[in-house]
Amino acid sequence: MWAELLPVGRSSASGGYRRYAWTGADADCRAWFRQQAEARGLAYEVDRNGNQWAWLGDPAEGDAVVTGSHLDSVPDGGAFDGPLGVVSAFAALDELRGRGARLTRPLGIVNFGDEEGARFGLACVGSRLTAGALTVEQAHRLTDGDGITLPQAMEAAGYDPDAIGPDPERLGRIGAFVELHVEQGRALDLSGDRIGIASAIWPHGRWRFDFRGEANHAGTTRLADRRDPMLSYAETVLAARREAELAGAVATFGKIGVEPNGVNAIPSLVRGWLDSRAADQATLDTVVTGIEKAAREYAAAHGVDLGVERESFTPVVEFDHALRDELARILGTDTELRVPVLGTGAGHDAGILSGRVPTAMLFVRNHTGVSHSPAEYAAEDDCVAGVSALADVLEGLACT
Ligand code: HGY
Ligand code: MN
Ligand code: MN
Repeated sequence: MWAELLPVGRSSASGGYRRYAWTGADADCRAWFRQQAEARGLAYEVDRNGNQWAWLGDPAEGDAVVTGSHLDSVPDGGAFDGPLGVVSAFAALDELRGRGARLTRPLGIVNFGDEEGARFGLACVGSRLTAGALTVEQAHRLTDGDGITLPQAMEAAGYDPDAIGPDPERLGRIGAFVELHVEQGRALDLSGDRIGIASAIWPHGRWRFDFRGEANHAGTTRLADRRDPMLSYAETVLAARREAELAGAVATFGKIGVEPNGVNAIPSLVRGWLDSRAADQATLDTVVTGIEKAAREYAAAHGVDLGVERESFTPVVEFDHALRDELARILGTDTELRVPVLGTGAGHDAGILSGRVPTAMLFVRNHTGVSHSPAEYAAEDDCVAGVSALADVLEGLACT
């Protein structure tokens, strides 16, 4: 499976993946998923929000066990964030069949669309729509960097944007969702374990800061006469670092747009996107409020106007305790495996679904912890341990 998937959407310049929602690379990933489903004789379907599903057994019976993840990527992402969960899902199903396990519940594999939000700026669009955590009106207003709206992009990819919306009936058929994911930190490397179980996802969000000043000539405008938004933006980046350090949180300006974006012009607009996350809501509020306050002071000092807009927010997610304990019990019977329970600062579709569906996550060790980068890596024997842990979990939950 990896051999087929690895070239899809890979940039030869960076070695990273550029699999953005509703692009050609995304279509190739989706074709791969469909082919994997059909090659295994699974019933294949695409839901109203463009998420792909493959079924063994009839989901209409209800109380289904579902596993899977996403295939899209951040700009120049790694090979594992997302695809490891989908590849492992198909591999675990193969293993279950090899074991001769007999299903007592329908078993589904899912590929959620647009998890990373790389193109339209909002993460987990497929699962948010399905869970009703994003309205159709909000989704229809999403626009990419080239001014193409989500409906236009969906239509160009052959999907019906007017069909999107909440899917409570589909979610109501799911009794448990288990997402396997490469770890995006070093907790397992440090503890010396191959596999972990998720406890919680930190609350996190994205904020857009628009610093508006005045375009002018870089050579002839006296420093004292400038209204340069780049200065207040730069100071705000430093403030974000400071606030995050003080609070034990994280804050990142990882994306920026500059207008007119000329070497010899003072910018008229600097637009920076803040991603911030913390272990609890109060801490996150303190950090973001502190950054915004600093930004307003810097903007005022430079005669710059500031607009701040929260583009997305995901509250803290505590994964279902009963399901988490059940996973620990199933995996705990393997005396070779110690399975620590860990929290994460990374967002996932599993986090969006939790609250509506009992949800759990398995993490696979990533020795360097690097993610959202071409250097992201998980060793083959750890990935194999992940498949076998997932197969054990699916067998424990859905088989006799
Ligand atoms: O950004 C995130 O946390 C995730 O990988 N979508
Ligand atoms: Mn990611
Ligand atoms: Mn992911």
